[in-house]
Amino acid sequence: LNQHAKVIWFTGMSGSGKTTLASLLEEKLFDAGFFCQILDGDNVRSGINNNLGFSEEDRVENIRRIAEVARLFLNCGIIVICSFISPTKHMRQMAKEIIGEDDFLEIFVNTPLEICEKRDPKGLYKKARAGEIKDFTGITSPFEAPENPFLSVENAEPEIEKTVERIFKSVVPLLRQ
Ligand code: GGZ
Repeated sequence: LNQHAKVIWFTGMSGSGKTTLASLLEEKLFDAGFFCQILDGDNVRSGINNNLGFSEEDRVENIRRIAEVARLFLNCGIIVICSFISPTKHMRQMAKEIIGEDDFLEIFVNTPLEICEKRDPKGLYKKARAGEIKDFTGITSPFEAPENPFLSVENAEPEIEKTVERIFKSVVPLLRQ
């Protein structure tokens, strides 16, 4: 593989646009000849982490395993795009330590809670407000914004193509060797 592997780690609340950005970025990187693996709730929480819920403890374990898996891919030269709320500094710090500081590119999808809640694509915020889901990030469970992310994108949706382009341009120089 003619690439410098990195872990591109998206953090942000439910409905912030992480998954959409991750898959558009993956497409763009693939078209540019890079080889990537996406890790997100769909392929991790349904499989390897299907015994974990959303307590603080389970989230820590979720992120720990994800970071370990990301490191395995990284070690064989594959770019990993991770898309997880990873709500606390402690969780992201742990992921960074497992993966290695130099290979961990944190991207904060900084979509305000009001917008995430308005979008509510799966109706989860509504359920959380109604008390049907406990420990819901932004409502009854904390989200700590990163202080020094590699990149911060404000609200993904309105100009998603431009946002993806910006992320692409920032990461590509680091992936070429
Ligand atoms: C937050 C929850 C919860 C609770 C279910 N809190 O928008 P989604 O649906 O598709 O993405 C969210 C996903 C979050 O899983 P992560 O593995 O990224 O979380 S963490 O990094 O904090 O471990 C949401 C859904 O799961 N979901 N219950 N209580 N999000």
